[in-house]
Order: sequence, then C-alpha cells, then structure tokens
Amino acid sequence: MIIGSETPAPEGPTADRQWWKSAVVYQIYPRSFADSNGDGIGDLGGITSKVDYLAELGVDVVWLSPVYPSPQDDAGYDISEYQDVEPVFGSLADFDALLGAVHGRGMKLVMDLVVNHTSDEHPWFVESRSSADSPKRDWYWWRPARAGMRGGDPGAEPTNWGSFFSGPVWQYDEATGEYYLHLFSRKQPDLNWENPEVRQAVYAMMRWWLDRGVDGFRMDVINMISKDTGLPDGHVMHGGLWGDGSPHYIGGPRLHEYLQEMHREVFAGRQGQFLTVGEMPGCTLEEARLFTDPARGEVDMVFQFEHVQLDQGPTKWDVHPLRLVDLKASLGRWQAGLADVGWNSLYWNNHDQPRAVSRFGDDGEYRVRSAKLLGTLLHLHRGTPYVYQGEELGMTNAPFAAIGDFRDIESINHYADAIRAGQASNVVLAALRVMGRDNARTPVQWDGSAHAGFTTGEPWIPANPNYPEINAAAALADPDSVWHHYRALIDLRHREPVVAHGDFTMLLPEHEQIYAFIRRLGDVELLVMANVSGRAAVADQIPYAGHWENSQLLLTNAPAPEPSQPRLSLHPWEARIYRRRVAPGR
Ligand code: TEU
Ligand code: CA
Repeated sequence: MIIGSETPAPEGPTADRQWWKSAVVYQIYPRSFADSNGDGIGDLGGITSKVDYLAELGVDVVWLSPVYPSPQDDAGYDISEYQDVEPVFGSLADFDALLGAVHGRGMKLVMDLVVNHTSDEHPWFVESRSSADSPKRDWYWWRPARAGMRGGDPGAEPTNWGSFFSGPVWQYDEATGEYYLHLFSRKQPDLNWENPEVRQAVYAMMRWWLDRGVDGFRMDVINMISKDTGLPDGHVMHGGLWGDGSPHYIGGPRLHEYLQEMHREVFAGRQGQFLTVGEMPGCTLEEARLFTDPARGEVDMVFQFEHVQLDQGPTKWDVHPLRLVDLKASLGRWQAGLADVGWNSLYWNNHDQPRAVSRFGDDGEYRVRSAKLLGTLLHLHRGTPYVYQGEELGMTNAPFAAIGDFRDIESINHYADAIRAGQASNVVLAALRVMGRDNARTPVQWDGSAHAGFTTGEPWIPANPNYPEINAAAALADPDSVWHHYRALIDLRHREPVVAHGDFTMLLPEHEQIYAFIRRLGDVELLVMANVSGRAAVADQIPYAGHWENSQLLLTNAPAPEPSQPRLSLHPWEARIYRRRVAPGR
C-alpha cells in the first residue's frame, strides 16, 4: 500500500545529470537469462522477448553483462572483438532491436566495458605476441624472465603475483621468449594503459557504442588498469604459493588521471543522460569519495566489495558466518562516508556472488519473507539499487553435487589447485557450493515447464530443481510474491523523493537482530526496521519510538501487525517501512 508525497525532488541540470539517483538498475547475465533459439544458451532475442517483463517490474536501466565476440574462457569477460556481438548471443541487428525495445519502454541500456584485459584471441594481442618488436608489443605487459632465471622455469616469473583464477599472473610465450601479464585467466592478457594508443583505442570504442545509442557503461575491474610499473613482488601469505600483487595494481598511481581522461574523451560535451559505474574490488571509502565526486569527472558510482567479503576469511573460500553488526557497520560507514559527496551503488549480489537470499537471508522456511526483507533494506538505503536477474523472484543457490556440475573457471581452477595442495574434495566442494559464482548463473526460472521455461533445448547449466515452486509465472500470479514486493519498492523510489534524496541515519548499530534506520528529506521521515533473524525481536530502544505510534505503515513483508502487537516488535525476518511528517527543522 503506497501513499503519495508532497516533498519536491531536486530539479535543474544537476538533477538531470544525476538522474540515476532515483533509478533502479536490473542486471542481465545473457547466457542465463532467456534462450530464443533452443540451443540452451541465453541470447539477445531472449532478452528482447522479456523487455515487457522488465518494464512491468518498473526498472529504469538494464545492465547487460558482456555480449561481445568471445571464446568464453571467462563467460564473455574475455573479449576478442569489442564492436560486434558474439554469434551465440545474436547479431548487431539483434542488439539494435533490443536497444530499440528497451528505449521504447522508457528504459536505458548500459553495456559492460571490459578493458583491463582483452581475450588472447583479440587481434590486438595476436599482433602483440607475433614478435618481440611488434608495433603492438607495448599494448600489453611483456617482460623477460626474472634475472638469472630461464623463461618457463618455476619461479622465473617476472613477479610472484597470484592470479584471481589460481596460478601465476605471468604466462611464458616460448615463441618470443618473454612473459605476458594476466591478472585473470591465461586467456585474458592485461592491456597496458601506460600506452596512450591503447587508451585512445578504448575511448574510440566507447564512443562507437554511445553513437549506437547505449546509455552508459559498467566498467569491469576498472581500478586495476594502472599498475605500479616497477612491478615489485607481493607479500606471500603463510603457506601461500604466490604473492599478493594487489597493492601494486589496485588503485594504481595513474588511475584518477585515466578516469578523468576517459570522461573528457568520451562523455564531455556529449548530449544525453548517461550512467557510469566502476567495478572496484578493494576500493576504500576514501578513494570512492574521489572517484564519485561529480566535480572530478571520473565515474558516477562504484561497486565496492566490503559488504560481500564480511563472511570471507583470507580467501573467498574461507567462509565464516556473517554478523549483522558487521554488516551494519560496513554499509553504515559507506552511507555516512558518501553523504556529502559522491554516491553509493547498492547490491546484494551479481553474476560473481552467490544468491542474496541464500547468503544473507533464509532460503528455507522464510525464503519469501527474507527475500523481501533484503529488498526492503537495500532499496531504502541512499544510493542506486541494482537488482540481479532472478533476485526479484527470490531465486536461491543451486545444489551442486560434484565438481563436474560447475562451469565457472574461477571455481574449477580453485578446485584443481586446492586438491593439488592436498585439501579434501568434500571440503573444497562445500566452499564452492556456498561461494561459487555458478550459483548466480543457473537459468532464470520463468515458469514450471521443462528447464524452467528458459530453453526448449538442453541448458548449458541445469536449472535449479526448485523452479517448479520458484518462477516468474507463479510470482506474477501471486500478489504476495517477492516479485510484487520488488515492484512496490521500485515504485516507492519513483514516488517518494525521500527514498532517493533523503539523508540516512543508522539506528541500533549494536543490535544483533535488528537493522533499522531513518531516512529524512524536508518534512518527510521514514523509519525502516527489519528483523534479520529467525527469532522474534523488539526494536524498543529506537529513539523517540513514541513518535512512530501514529505513523503510516507504507510497506511490510508480513501480515500487518495486530493492534495488540507492540508496534516495534517484529516477527522473524519481518521488515516494515513507516512514514511520518515532522515539523521542518525538527
Ligand atoms: O570481476 C572482478 C572480480 O573481482 C571478481 O572476479 C571477483 O574477484 C570474484 O569473482 C569474486 O569472488 C569482474 C567480473 O565481474 C567477473 O565476472 C570477471 O570474471 C572478472 O572481472 C574478470 O573480467
Ligand atoms: Ca540461444
């Protein structure tokens, strides 16, 4: 149930330029979204067939994970041609049809910009590796073996850095007798952004897509493009095989310079409303204040990783329980830290993270209610919310049984590495089941028919067997579903300026069960309180609790509280949004 509002939203050129403050973004992972030609792999035709579904949900922007030509070594994040479409996903004509359909429904489309690295099959790299004095040699990072060592020998790598996908970051090239750098897989060589030719080639490609009508970019590991050219070794963790090179390639010395140059060369003077979001693993709050300060002309917002690493130890596979107090401390710090400058992106999951309801909620008895609670919490924070495909249905992690069930290079390489290091298979598999990226990549569950209505063929990865219960057809037909709750949240952001523009005040930071905060804009105040646990809880220490006695209940995910039930007591996984008016300045 939603009540209208009177408090005006900010207006004028800044508001227009910062349109994304009241927008909601929906991320599509094309391989797993919808298959239109029965080959078991999602494609552009499948996405176009669901544009009405997205418009109905009310989202403002679609972010498309990579659809460019790619040998798919890392599921498309290894690009062999930037200005075309991977045939398995369709053609440029199919892309234009999708873009037309999205714009036709008043939405925008953002592309994935993957320019920290290319595929090793990209013509740039093919030419670069063709000979040591190739004119494109310096487009990548080529180095001789470590002094006194013979190329290809163990330990001869130029630095001791470990790759995100296991093993060393350096690959020896017999033909030219040198190593090339790849922070991710061997088939993802890093581009050398020190070379202005590389940068200009990237900017030209970005302008090409903007000329084609796209509305912005999500920038893949963009805070890794500037490396410490001294290439020092990294610290080797106890018992580790490789050194941690991240201090030498995350937030590098020329990163701000490159982002400002990119902004000038690609966006400055260009008419239109665009969105840029930089994916920045390891980005600090202090750095984010600089990256997202509009006055600096770098990016509109960043994806930071702090809250998706709170349940992880030294590596993402060392999983430990998440404490609500830690989650509130982290998200609260980012709310406060970007209150006066910059802007937050808000996300629980994406194609690299496990499913939100399985990780932060309860994907068993309270799946629907906890999925709604997670939506309420995220969408009422100050920032731009991102919905990952299937999150609006409360899709869960998948029951992967054996290593053969996994498809993701990160998981498969980690398994091989861990087994080689003597870890027990069931222990490694247990971590993969919880943190593996394939949890996010099972087909979207459209209905109860075979393969969840994702394909009429054999899916590249099986649908989660719970699709007969969890699917879009059932969700749309059930007004009490997670889907309808997400639509209500998105509608609230569009109708109530306080949601997009109100300031944020965390309450009860030390409470182990309750996540509560206030949003305030002008004379409108919202109280959001959620019981992030399977046990009843009472938010009785809320300041001025009495003030909320006669406030309006704007949205809830549980049966409206009995009149007898104290207003501030919450059932397991219950979340409510109250609205009240306050005298200005009070
Ligand atoms: O992800 C970068 C990144 O940080 C993730 O690889 C992360 O380390 C890990 O998956 C989380 O555990 C981006 C893309 O989102 C990812 O899909 C690509 O694999 C990666 O870059 C390389 O392009
Ligand atoms: Ca297909």
